[in-house]
Amino acid sequence: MDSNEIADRIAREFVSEHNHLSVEPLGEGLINDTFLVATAQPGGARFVLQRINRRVFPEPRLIMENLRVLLNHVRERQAGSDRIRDLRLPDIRPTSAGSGFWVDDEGDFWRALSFIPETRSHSVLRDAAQAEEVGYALGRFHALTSDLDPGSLHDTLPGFHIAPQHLARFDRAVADGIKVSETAELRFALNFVDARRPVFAVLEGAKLPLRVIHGDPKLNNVLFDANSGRAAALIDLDTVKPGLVHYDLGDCLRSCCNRSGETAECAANVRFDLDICRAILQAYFAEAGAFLTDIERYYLYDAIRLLPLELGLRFLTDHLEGDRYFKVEYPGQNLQRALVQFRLAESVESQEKLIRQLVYESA
Ligand code: GN1
Ligand code: MG
Repeated sequence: MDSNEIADRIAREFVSEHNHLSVEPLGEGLINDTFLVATAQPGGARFVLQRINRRVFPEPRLIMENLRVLLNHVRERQAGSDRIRDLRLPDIRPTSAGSGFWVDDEGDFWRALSFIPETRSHSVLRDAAQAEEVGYALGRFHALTSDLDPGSLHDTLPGFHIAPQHLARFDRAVADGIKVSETAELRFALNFVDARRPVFAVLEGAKLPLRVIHGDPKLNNVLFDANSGRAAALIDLDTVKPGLVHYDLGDCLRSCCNRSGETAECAANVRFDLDICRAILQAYFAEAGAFLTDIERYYLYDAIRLLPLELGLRFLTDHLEGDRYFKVEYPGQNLQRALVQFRLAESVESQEKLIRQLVYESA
């Protein structure tokens, strides 16, 4: 049975009437398998069905517990707010038996979330107005969770964004002997990491406060209202856990300020766009500026430099390990993805002075 057929069967656990369902793959996620399910009758329910990747998330139940804690907190905060428009997060859709998830015969973990209609996602940012919407979405998310105790959330993915641990794993992969072809691109990538070893420890070496983070606030996890173009929702909440706001800001900027996209075919053209960066930071600080401390602001440049480097290192390591973590469409894709992120990091480095100044003016 292929994934679509399995999804079709599992989807029935989340509906009470066993009518005809349409099940289609959804989105561009690199880890979980995601489907959009629609019931046949007009105006019938639509929802998002996901199989959680167990190799990445060893304890999917913890993800659902975190999601419940997060949603309860945010709903309570929003109930007390007088905003007409506010950031939306997807709801959990229980199975018809009332459970929050379904475990299939293979032991795979499935869960369903509400589908947020009339919205669009983008994998490349169009303009500064869209960038402001992204900044608003991340800032509002941090503001809404700023009074949620990070200790009330599980660490669903230990080591995620702990860059020195990614470096150690990379070193182990290299020490095991390089089993992929040693092209000029691979040599370049290995040297690129080697030349930047001290950078990987900068955030972990600083004394920065743990807060609630999204963990994966890349551009296509922001949903834009299809009519107004305003940011409507933030999705993909599996990596919500305790962490540094730096991981989120760095990741959001590496995703949005690279206007060639993560899948750029020619890494040489990749640039870090300062106008987009400015628009995101200004809108972010308008929402979330109040609670960030001076030391957190000080380390923002380091985060903007580190996050593309870290993701590049993760892609490169996966290439060396045989593409076991990120889904690939062709052999060598993880190396190409790494080169794009490294070029982006290089572009950040070459604009360090301007970026520091921009952070200082916006924060
Ligand atoms: C993965 O599955 P997806 O696309 O939401 C990854 C992120 C990366 C991203 C790069 C749990 O997210 O860390 O930034 O790919 N998620 C995990 O596109 O590793
Ligand atoms: Mg994700």
